[in-house]
Amino acid sequence: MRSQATEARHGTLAVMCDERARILQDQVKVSMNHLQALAILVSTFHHSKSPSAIDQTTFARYMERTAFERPLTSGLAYAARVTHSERELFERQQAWSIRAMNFSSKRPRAEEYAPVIFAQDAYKHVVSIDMLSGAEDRGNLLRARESGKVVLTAPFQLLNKRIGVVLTYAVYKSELPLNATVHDRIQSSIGYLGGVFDIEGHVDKLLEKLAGKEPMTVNIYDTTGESMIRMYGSSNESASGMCHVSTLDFGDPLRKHEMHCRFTQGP
Ligand code: WA2
Repeated sequence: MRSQATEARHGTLAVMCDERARILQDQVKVSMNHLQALAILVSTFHHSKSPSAIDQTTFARYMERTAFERPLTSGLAYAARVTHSERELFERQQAWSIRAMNFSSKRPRAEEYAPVIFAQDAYKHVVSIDMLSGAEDRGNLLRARESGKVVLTAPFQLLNKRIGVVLTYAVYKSELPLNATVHDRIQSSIGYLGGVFDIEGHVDKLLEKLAGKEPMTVNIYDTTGESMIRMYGSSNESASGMCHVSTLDFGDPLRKHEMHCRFTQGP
């Protein structure tokens, strides 16, 4: 039987872990809400105006100035939906060719494309890259436009070599009815707004602010698949000793996440 002291210690750990999980979850939710509002901004000022009232410079400046609304994200990008029959005209208008994810190469013919047309400065290097040509981004785009809700990728290595999670909202033509079917949604989608969660970089700062009397180590995992994917924390989480697991809900029912907390010293 566990001693009363151990019981009390585990209680403390559980309260601290749940608090951190809740704060992290809230910050992700806040970012998502803001992203949803930005999807409407792009729809209103880019797609519903001719000529568009947004260009790369305007987009980058506005996103930079509102970055405080999206804690834990390190950047934002917008990809337009382009069908093959529209490709030639689109490329002429943009004055660049649609590129594949494996970089320098021109994107081979496909039925449709999702080239990034606007990006926050930190992600300028993804402009012109077709987001349907990368497995993780492609999965997100297709799921986002079918559901109309926020979707998340598993953690993966981004083009800048950092590990990140991309969250995506689809942008629709404004006439999409509220009770739209999946087919209607796919047909009416015109673009995809994506935010990059830089978990490594941002969670550190968040946890530092919450540091208590007793140091704690925190690991965050994507537990959707058979093997857990580490999103944050050291790679050798100790297997022994007291551990509390708090579940995280980031708003995408397909993805499961957990936070594992341990006191750094002691059992
Ligand atoms: N953004 C930045 N770097 C990346 C990346 C990405 N995707 N994929 C790989 N490296 C336009 O969800 C839509 C952003 C994709 C959005």
